[in-house]
Amino acid sequence: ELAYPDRLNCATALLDDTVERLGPDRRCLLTPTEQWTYGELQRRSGQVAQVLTEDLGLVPGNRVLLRGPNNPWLVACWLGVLKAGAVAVTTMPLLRAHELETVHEIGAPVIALCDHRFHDDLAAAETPGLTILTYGGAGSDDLTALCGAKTGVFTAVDTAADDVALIAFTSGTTGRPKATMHFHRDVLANADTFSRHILEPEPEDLFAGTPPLAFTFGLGGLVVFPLRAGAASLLLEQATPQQLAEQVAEHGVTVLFTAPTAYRAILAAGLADRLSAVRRCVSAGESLPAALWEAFHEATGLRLVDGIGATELLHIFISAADGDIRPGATGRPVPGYRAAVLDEQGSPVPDGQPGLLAVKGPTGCRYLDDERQAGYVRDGWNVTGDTYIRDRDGYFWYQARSDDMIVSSGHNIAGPEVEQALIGHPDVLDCAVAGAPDERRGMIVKAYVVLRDGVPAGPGTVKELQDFVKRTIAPYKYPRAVEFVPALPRNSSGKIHRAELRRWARA
Ligand code: 3SK
Repeated sequence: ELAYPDRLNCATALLDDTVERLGPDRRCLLTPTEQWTYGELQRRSGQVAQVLTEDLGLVPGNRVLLRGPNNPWLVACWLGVLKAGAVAVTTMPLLRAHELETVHEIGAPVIALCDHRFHDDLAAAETPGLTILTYGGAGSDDLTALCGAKTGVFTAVDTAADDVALIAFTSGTTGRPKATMHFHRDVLANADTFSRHILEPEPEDLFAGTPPLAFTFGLGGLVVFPLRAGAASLLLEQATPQQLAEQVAEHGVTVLFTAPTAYRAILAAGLADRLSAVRRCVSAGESLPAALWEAFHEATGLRLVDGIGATELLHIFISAADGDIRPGATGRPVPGYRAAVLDEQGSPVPDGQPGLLAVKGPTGCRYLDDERQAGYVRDGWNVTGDTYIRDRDGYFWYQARSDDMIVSSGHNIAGPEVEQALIGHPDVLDCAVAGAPDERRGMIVKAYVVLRDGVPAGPGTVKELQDFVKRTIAPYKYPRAVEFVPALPRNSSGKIHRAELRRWARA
């Protein structure tokens, strides 16, 4: 059971309490070129809170939009907003003006703190009533200069544990984006469940990874978990998997967060040896095929920690600690969470059969003013939209997003299973499948494949891949159509843009 006091500001718990415990001089945030100590982050975030409250009239409960790549100033702004008792609305740096307008409309921020290099799109958006302040620029009206005139000594607002701390947007691949609200206690709950039990972080750890801080996978893995442990985080504004591997080696990263595609690319580039200091590698955001787990283990000796999370639940709720990992399974409910596999009526399905994943725990879905809440939270369970099988040992095996099940001639085919089979072929660099309409079968499995350099994109390769899938999994699941593409559509969190893929398949 997690027990937090009724009055709780998670910025105090993450930062000020850590400074008190371990002192101000510990390294805290690193970039390829600079380093901030805990004391420096405390001072900077205090200055941000002072500018917000003293100069801009921010009051507790106001919302503040944050926009910028992963760097120490973004973290200082996030903590400053929370210290001021306000609500952080962190946005993906790649959002363009019209998407920012939607965020503004739904999230109703009164102030935006924006990296000066990302100002143009925000300035071009119609955001009535929004005060925009840039940071990291050279002007005297830039937040960085305004902070210079403040002491940074700021006592965090005495928020309630269940005051809203942050609003995170789901990436909105279908329909209008949804804004999920999370309390101050929720932020700590993820650190005290997944991170504490699965990662077991130590103050000497150095975390790093690629997810943006606007994706709660990144916020947890690169800010909340390291700070809760008194550890440090290496923040990279932009990194290809190859650059990530080089930075990991250069700085001696010990805990790594990224998606299966990046782990695969690191192996393909022959950079497994760059991970020699790493002791935990977290893979999430997409399903992790057993074949990739094995190949990664073989090349690095590391056991990838798979996990499933959701923006609605803030972070990972099913995973497995090092010694408990079963390659191909996501894991078991993280201590503090319960999970079940349900049918459409909400009754549990027997172990071994597919159904809807449902989760209960210290965090949960609270959409901001959105009628889709009733679809997500059913009878107290968070129904995530994923199809899973639970085995007799209580391990959860991912099948597909519930809307990625392809029904072909009466067979239920889980798209990711076909993808996992295809990716095992040495000619395939990346792939995804979707259901394409078909007169005879209702739907067929259509595969979109990125081939490795030099492999001919002809009928011979199509046949080779189809036969390979037939030999690897039940033959009726093979992709009856195969199209070669230069790249797959991905959204700003790096996940395959399934709605776009389905559009391709229907075209
Ligand atoms: O699995 C995910 O997509 C996810 C979403 C939010 C936070 C964490 C994770 C892993």
